[in-house]
Amino acid sequence: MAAVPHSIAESGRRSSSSHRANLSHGRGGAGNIGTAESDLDPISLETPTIKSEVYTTGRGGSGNMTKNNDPEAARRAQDVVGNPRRESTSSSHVGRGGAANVFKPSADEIEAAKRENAKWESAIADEEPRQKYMEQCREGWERNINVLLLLPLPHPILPHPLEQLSITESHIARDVVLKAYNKSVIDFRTISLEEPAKSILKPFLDAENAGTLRSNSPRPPRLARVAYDVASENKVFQFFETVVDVGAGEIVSQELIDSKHHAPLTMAEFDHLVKAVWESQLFKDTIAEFNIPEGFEVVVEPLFQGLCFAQDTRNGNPDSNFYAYPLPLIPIMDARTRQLVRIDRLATGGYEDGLTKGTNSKDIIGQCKTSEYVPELLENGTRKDLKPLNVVQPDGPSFTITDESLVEWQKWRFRVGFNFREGATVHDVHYDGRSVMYRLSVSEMTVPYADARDPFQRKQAFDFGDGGAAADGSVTSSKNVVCLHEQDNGIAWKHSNWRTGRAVVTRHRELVIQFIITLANYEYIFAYKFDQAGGIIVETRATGIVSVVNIDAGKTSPYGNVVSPGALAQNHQHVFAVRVDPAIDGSNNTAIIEESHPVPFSPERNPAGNFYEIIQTPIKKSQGVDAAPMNNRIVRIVNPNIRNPISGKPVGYKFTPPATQKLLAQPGSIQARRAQFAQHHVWVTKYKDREFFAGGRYTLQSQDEVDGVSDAAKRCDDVENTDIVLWSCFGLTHNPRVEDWPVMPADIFQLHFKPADFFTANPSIDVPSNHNLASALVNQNKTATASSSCCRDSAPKEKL
Ligand SMILES: [Cu+2]
Repeated sequence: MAAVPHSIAESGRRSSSSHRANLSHGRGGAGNIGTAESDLDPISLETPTIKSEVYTTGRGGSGNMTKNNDPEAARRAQDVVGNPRRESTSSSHVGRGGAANVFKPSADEIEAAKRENAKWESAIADEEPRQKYMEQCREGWERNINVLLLLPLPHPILPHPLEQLSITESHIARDVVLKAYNKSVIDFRTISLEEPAKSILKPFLDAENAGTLRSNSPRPPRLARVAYDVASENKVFQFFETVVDVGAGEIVSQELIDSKHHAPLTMAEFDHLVKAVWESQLFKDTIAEFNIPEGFEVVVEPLFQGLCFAQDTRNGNPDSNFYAYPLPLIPIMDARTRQLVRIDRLATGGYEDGLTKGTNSKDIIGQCKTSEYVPELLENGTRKDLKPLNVVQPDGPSFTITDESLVEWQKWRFRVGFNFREGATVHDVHYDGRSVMYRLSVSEMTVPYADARDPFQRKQAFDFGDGGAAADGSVTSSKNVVCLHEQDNGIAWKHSNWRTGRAVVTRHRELVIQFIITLANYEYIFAYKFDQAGGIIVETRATGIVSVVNIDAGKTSPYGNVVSPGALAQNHQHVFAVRVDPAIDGSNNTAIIEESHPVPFSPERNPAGNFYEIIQTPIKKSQGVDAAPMNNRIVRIVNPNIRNPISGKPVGYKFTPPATQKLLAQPGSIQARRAQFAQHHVWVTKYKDREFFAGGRYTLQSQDEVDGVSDAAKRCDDVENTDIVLWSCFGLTHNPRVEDWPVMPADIFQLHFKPADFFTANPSIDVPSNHNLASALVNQNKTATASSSCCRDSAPKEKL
């Protein structure tokens, strides 16, 4: 990470009792607040030369260290003044958008970038760590339970190809890249597991599932995708992605990313804006225009737009909700120089003001009101009438985890992966030994805002592509990023025999794989839920704090709803894209659109008028399709080569495309161009390696969706009885309610995949209907309310 001027580094944890408006730096919050006066000292802004023998070239971690042979060069490498962006012959965008963030590289810079690119050649890194790693793999064969051993020669058994990269493997990948660049300065962004090509991985998984793996079976290579920036001596800055074979210690592919794309943000880049704001006289002068009351401090929140707020520090609680006091400012930073270039002013008017700006009073937060959510700051405290509700599993959970990735639960068996872009992913899903899906993931989500006033046309997050599950460039181990648990979801199935009175009933138990993404004000909770009847649910929950902007006292707006005095929550949409790579009893599948239609009266077909017909239309070419609830449109994913012995129809799974509103932004608008995936509810494409991202690989400050699902569909591939991918796009048009404030109750959405003629009967018919001995009727031993219990005496013989 670039060096931080000493004075700022020292003030990093300073809190202030100053009567003036203060500024936030670091990641925001009261702990990062301080006065700014000392930071303008020219000496403190000069980066000192590095005195140590080694220095870091990346974002920390011992692996990013290089020898300090030339302190001046080291300082240049570390300097906060950024590097020109990558090779480009046209204008390039840097920073967080806006005309001020466009620059055109010189001819020299372009030539230098090309030379730098040509310099790359495959390299073998230092052998010692890799040899040690391979030795560990050799030892690993003894405890690898998925392999039938053939003695006497156990050769190195690499970790399972879907198991997360270990820190050792990440370091090997990093070293290979460092070695390839010799003396260049490299800023690592991410190192993540590269899933092997399907043509390699699938035969391995098939053998694993068939129990035919041997110790000498070929194992797919362990691959790491390394994303990094290279700053060459003349400060041309290039963004690369390289795939490294960790076991071989070799680079297997190398890609210079086109300069029109931007890498996802890292946490360090968030800090650049906050620091630039902190150092800016322009920002101080602008803030000084407002009468910010004593005890309030300014917070800058860097995301896709750098929003500013004021925090009431008088209660001394760092979790006091600063979103209640929005300021009408968005600072714009040049990402190359990391300096503020301007501050956009935001309109604060209502219906009567149209697009006009500048209607606000100097007392900018006078009309706002404290809105706390942390329990200790609630005016009336928390409610007192809740009694404990304990969920216990005295014998432990019913699932097992092997290799840190293989999950087995009931008749389900699958792998769980995790990457910085998509969060948790699910692979190689089998039920009772039968293949259901090859891969399931949450691919993208966009959140466009509908405020017509400049610059909100650019307020549009891509919550996976822009930042995803948080990358910060250093290699660390994060615990508990995916949560697995079983939960009870009421009754699964039940029947009472009216003649005998006997009821047979089973509980609906689900296995939940959950992960959470927090993006500044918002949080998203995602879950894959597996049930005992062969069903899979992908669930999204939107919660957190709605994005608000300042609104003048007493006004209302067409662009949102006033959720707290002075705080306008802008209307917006959340459009999710779930990627489904099905494998219904094998890879060759077909998507069929099935609708139920009324049939006109006719003596031959519908004499009494009660008949309706099912119309099935197989999708033959890759394309986008929409939901049609009036026709009960569903999508069947079938294997046309295998028939269900009962129905005689192809085995399959089905889902109903949720009939949610598609993107509302005008076709041709920047929001619509960037999110082509949101133009249809369902896309069917032909499988292609690495085609994971509905909104394209690079969404940050994109102008168009590039290589997303829309482009994939345009290939017009044959998609019948072949390896296909389905993309389900759905979401919510979120016109905020007052009840969404200060933290919105989770808005829950579920996408259901159900077996449809896949099994020969209800697969959960064998779930036991045991009486839970730990359950007790309310007040069972008391007379007061027991008599009024709905369960009293009327409980079925086989109780829940
Ligand atoms: Cu929302």
